[in-house]
Amino acid sequence: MLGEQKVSYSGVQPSGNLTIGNYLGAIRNFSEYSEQYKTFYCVVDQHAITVRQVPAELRRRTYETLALYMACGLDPEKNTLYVQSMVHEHAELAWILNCFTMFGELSRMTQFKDKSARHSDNINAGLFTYPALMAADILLYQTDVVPVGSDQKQHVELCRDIAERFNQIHPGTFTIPEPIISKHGMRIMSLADPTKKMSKSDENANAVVYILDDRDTIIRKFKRAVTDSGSEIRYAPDKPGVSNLMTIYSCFTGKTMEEIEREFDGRGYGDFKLAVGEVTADALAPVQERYHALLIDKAALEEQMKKGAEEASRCARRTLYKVKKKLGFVQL
Ligand code: ATP
Ligand code: LTN
Repeated sequence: MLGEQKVSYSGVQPSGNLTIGNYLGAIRNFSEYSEQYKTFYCVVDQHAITVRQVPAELRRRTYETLALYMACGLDPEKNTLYVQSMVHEHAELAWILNCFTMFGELSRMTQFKDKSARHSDNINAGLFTYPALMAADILLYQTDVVPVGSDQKQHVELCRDIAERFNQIHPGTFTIPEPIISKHGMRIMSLADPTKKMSKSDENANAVVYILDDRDTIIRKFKRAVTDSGSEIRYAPDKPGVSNLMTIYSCFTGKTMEEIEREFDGRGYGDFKLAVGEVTADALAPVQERYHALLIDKAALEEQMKKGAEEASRCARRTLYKVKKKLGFVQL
C-alpha cells in the first residue's frame, strides 16, 4: 500500500521480441489494475543482462518494450511506465535483500535451473541472485499484487518469504505482495513442443507467435503447430497441443473450453488451427498499429522514460530510506 492506495507491480525483460505468451500471461492483464490501483510497470533491463545481450539490441528492445506496454493499452497518465536501470534504488535494495536471501532458496528456483542448463557457459552470480533483484523491484513500491504468468509464481513466493523474514527482524518495513496468475493458471506453450513454455528466447521462430508477427505469418505458424493423435478438438491432458491452441483461442475470444469443443465438434484440426490464427491476427492488429505509431516518435518515448523514472524514484526512495535506517546505515 502507498498511502490509501493498493499497488500493482510487474515487469518484462527486454530480452527478445515479445510473444503472445507475454501478452496473454502478463501485459494484457496489467491494465485491469489501472483504475483502482497505483500501478508500476517496468522494463527490467538489469534482469536481461543475466544472460549475454548485444548492447545495441538491448537498447532497441528497451524502447520497443516500452512502446508495446503503451500499445497494449497502458496509458502513461494512469500507470507509471519506466526502465529499471534508470532508478538506482533497485540495485541498491537488491544488494540488501541478497543478505536476506538464502543460498538454498535460490538453488531451488526452476528458472535458475532451466537457464543455467541453457547457458552452461555463463552461470553467473546475477543469474543465481536474479530473484533478489526481482524482490527489490516489487518491495520498493510496497506492492500488493503482482500480475505474472504462472512461471513467475515461484519468484513472487520467494519475494514474500524474503519480505516476511525482513519484517520479522524489522517490523513494518514491507507490504507482503501476492502473485496474481491470469485465468486457467495460464501458460502458453510452444507451438513446436507443447510441453515447453512459449518463450521469447526460443531459437525456433516457428514455435513462437510474436505480438508483432504479420497476419500471414501468424496463420502459417498456427497451421504448422504440432497437434496430437486423433482428430477431436478436446481440452485434455493427453492432448497438450490441441489444449494449448484452445487456451489461446479462449483467451482471444472469451469462449469457454466447452463452447469451443461444441463449436468445432465434428470439424478437423485444419479448420480449428485456421480459426485460432484468425482470431489471434484480428486481436493483435490494433496493438500493432498503435505500436508502430508510438515507435517512430523516439523523443516522446524518451520523455516518457524520464517522467516514469522520476515518478518511480519518488516512491522507491522512501522505501529505501526506511530500509537503510532500520539496518543502521548512517544517512546524513
Ligand atoms: P525469456 O525467454 O527471456 O526467459 P520470457 O518469454 O519467459 O523470457 P519474461 O520477460 O521472462 O518472458 O516474462 C514476462 C512476463 O510474461 C512474465 O510475467 C511471464 O510470466 C509472462 N510469460 C512469459 N512467457 C509466458 C507464457 N508462455 N505463458 C504465459 N505467460 C508468460
Ligand atoms: N522475472 C520476471 C520479470 C520481472 C518481474 C519483476 C515480474 C522482473 N522483475 C517484478 C514481476 C515483478 C520474468 O522473468 N518474467
